[in-house]
Amino acid sequence: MKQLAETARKIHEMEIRGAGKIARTAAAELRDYAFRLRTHDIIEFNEKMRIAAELLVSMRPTAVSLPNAVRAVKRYKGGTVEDARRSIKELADGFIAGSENAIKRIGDIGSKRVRDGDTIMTHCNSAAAISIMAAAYAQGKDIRVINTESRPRMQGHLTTRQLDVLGIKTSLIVDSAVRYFMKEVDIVIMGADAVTANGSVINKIGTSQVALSAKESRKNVIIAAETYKFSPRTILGDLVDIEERDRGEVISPEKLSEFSNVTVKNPAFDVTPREYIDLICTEVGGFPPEMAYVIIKDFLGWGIEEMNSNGA
Ligand code: RUB
Repeated sequence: MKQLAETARKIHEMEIRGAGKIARTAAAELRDYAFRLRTHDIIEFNEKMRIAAELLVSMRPTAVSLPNAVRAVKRYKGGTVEDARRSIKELADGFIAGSENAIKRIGDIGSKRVRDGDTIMTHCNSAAAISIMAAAYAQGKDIRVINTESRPRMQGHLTTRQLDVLGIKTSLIVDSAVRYFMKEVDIVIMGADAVTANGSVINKIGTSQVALSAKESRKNVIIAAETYKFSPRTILGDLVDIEERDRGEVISPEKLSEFSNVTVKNPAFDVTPREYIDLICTEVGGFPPEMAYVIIKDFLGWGIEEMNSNGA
């Protein structure tokens, strides 16, 4: 339980972050937890696995990859604890390998949309979006990236570092300079925490402003998203929760205490309507956002019954 709680804490406090990484970490933790459990009673084992799954899912409410990964592992079968463990390992390892492969495929597919000499704008820090940039650069395309800081947690600095290591020319800008620089941009590439059945994309706060600015300037917006970022539950009418994080990320408690009439809002994500998105690049191909429902039905393959029976 100690290690499970520690992994949950790391996800909650964003020591482990980014929708794909969170998903892979949760799958690995459930696998390892299954092997750490001491019981030989399958009923007790199943109950402990259920509680562990719920705990992990509750750590970040917006990244749909997290419940999708957990649900993939929870499909395990087995009449005995040993059989269940074997099944869990197979499912978790399969999910992790599939996820890593998906990011690579997205790079291969999405990089075809990047031309030699392009200036790309990105926001926050997305492994899937960076995979496209890295693949385009590896193909010998001379690209430059403009990337935002992504306040308040500054994930843009991670992007700057990763692009720098790859050798890609990068300009780091403050979030409010997006429109100022949009005229220099050829294409916008960002990631996703969730994609809804109607093709809206939920990603780091500020993503919708970048997309709006791109739309105004007639610049294409590509969203890099593995299929497990698509939210099956939105077919049932559920909305994706937007995580509201601690106000201390925006202003220190001491500073805030100087004011009498001030509240602080700190939503971590926002919703970009599909009208602002030209292409969602997944590991099974690039699709217009209008096709989100098809991806959920054909590639995630979860039946309505399973969605109803399983909140995780
Ligand atoms: C990260 C974020 C990323 C997506 C996609 O937010 O919004 O753009 O998660 O990332 P946070 P990836 O830092 O709050 O987790 O492509 O790596 O899954």
